[in-house]
Amino acid sequence: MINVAVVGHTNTGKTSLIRTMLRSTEFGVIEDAAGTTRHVEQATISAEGQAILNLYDTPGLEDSAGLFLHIKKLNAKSKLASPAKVLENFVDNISVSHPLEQEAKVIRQVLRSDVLLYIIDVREPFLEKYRIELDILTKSAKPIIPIFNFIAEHNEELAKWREQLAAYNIHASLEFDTVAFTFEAEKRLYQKMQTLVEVHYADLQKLIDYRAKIWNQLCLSGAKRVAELIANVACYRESKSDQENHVADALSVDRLQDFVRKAEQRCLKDLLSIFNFSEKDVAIQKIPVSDGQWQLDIFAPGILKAYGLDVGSAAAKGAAAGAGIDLMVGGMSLGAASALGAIAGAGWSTFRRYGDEIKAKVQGTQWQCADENTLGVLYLRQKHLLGTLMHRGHAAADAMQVETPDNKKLPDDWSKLTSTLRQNPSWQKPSAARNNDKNYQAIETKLIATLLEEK
Ligand SMILES: Nc1nc2c(ncn2[C@@H]2O[C@H](COP(=O)(O)OP(=O)(O)OP(=O)(O)O)[C@@H](O)[C@H]2O)c(=O)[nH]1
Ligand SMILES: [Mg+2]
Repeated sequence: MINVAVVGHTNTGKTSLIRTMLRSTEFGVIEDAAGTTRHVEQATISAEGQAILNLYDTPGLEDSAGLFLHIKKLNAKSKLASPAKVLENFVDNISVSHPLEQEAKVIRQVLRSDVLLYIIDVREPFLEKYRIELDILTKSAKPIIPIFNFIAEHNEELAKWREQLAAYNIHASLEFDTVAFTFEAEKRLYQKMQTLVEVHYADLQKLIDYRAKIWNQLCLSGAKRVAELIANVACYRESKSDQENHVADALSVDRLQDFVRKAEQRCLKDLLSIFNFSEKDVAIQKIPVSDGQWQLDIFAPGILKAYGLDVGSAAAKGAAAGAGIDLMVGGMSLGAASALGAIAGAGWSTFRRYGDEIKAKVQGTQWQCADENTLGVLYLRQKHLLGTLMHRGHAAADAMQVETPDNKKLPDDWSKLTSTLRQNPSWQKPSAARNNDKNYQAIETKLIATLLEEK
């Protein structure tokens, strides 16, 4: 296995980096204070069940000047030993109560590792203490990958750091913001390790491929979950009373709004768990739901089909057709039972005979459903949330806000898409029939593609 020590000055984000790499907010303790991590802590990263890499979190280096002097003295005593031997001598002979005991823990782990990740807070200038730290770490003769943290909006500082490290002959640095995560940065980190520790090249490649596969699956599951939410809400309807009944209508509006909000909450919960975040990580604003009143039009595309009344196939599907019509014309004065019986037996031609009467009734049927605007807001919020989760490091401390983003770009054909969904209430929940339906598949594919499309 490859042993990787994460080292650096105190409070630069070492523990943060490991959390982000592990996609877990559970590892270690993160605080905006020096000396948060007190002991070396290990975490393992695996691919396909095979443990590949050990990450070691270490306490921050605090007294680099003291450490440097101490090592210099040891060096003077043992003139002929290699620099690494001097470091070994240092860690072997330090007492538990020695003021440099913390530093010794770090150096001990450095000597046991194959690669060092040296975490840098780029907001800080390249001070003497960092120069000394690098001096000491290079004595271990281990490959070092400097990692620039806190890079968001600090381009100038970043450029300076690069320049200064180059003077130290360290070129293989990497930008990896532990809070503003990108999978590409993580991949590059493993690739850097590959070039520096070539004996582990194949294992690291396995890890890179595996992590990429998992990452794509995560994003796809997230987008699928959102598409499911859109279908779930767009296909939902509350019937509206025939007569004017304000109380009943108000209640059905309440039910509708409640339904939409709960559906969004469930989706949020699932998305958080897909990306391994907790409910503490978000603050969600109530979604503004407006109720659309939608008149059922029997000749709207897809309606007949949705009710099993495809021309030619209605007779075969007698029973299903009956159920569909019953649902559509609920309460109509057709002499329902006999009429439905007739339709079930005789199929489409019989239906057509009664067609005008059915049409008259059905066209007046109103439904309460989430209107296009609400569905648009719902879509935009989830797209924004998904994008945020895909770029949120597990070191992030602030809660993300789920509100309606400024970007109002809906998929092309949004109206057509939502109207098709609305006309197919049976698509509200997953089923084999729905999932095999070509029209449904096209909508789902379209939604997933637009959700994962980057700005
Ligand atoms: N904005 C921002 N904050 C970060 C980033 N990385 C770490 N932090 C914050 O920096 C502080 C220190 O992070 P830690 O991960 O505890 O640092 P550490 O190097 O492990 O610290 P010690 O264990 O004390 O040596 C925390 O408040 C983090 O939330 C980053 O990339 N961006
Ligand atoms: Mg720490």
